[in-house]
Amino acid sequence: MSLTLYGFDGSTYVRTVKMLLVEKGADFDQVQVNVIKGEPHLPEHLARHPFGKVPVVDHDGFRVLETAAIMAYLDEVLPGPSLTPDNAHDRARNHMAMGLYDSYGYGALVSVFGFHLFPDFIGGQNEDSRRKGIDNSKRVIRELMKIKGDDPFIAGLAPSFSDFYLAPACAYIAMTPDAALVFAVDGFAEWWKRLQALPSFQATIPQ
Ligand SMILES: N[C@@H](CCC(=O)N[C@@H](CS)C(=O)NCC(=O)O)C(=O)O
Repeated sequence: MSLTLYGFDGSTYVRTVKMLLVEKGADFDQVQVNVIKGEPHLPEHLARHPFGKVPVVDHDGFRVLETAAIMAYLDEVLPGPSLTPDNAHDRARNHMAMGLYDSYGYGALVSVFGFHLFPDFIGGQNEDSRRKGIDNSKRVIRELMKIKGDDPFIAGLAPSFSDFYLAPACAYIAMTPDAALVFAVDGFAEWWKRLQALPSFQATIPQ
């Protein structure tokens, strides 16, 4: 079996996939396609992902693009514990949270942590976009915490894809002076503490 992950450790979506791979105990190779250096837009990566994004996974010659598809595929084909909730209700919560993160969360969170940590990557520091980003990040985190409710994880009693979506971006927000503002959401602190304690979170901290 050969499994290759394309994408560098600094990418939040790559870390999402790596957390799943660690939870699965999978052996894999990684090609560090560096987003900050613009490497996803080089011809060799555009041949893998026509829109110049990471992650991309190659499994025995079968190529999978887009994080949601990669997560579902790897969870199904790799041995190890399932990260897919075992009932329709929790699977819907997982998908809702992933959809909200993809559509409204990632861009907002990047505009906040990018402002402080990777200004060139987001086209320079724009105060207005940072302020909107704080509000929108909070709104999305609030919705995800509502989906979580009183459960320990976003889609129930065990970690699932949606937890691995949100945590890597939160790790970057935590390094910024805006963390207290973005994280001021009911239920977030307990979830964040729980996520940071996961071995898969610890094992995937970018160096
Ligand atoms: N829809 C994609 C989004 C992936 C994505 O946005 N990846 C970022 C890194 S976290 C990226 O490749 N950015 C490169 C660029 O936009 O130049 C997915 O679900 O995998």
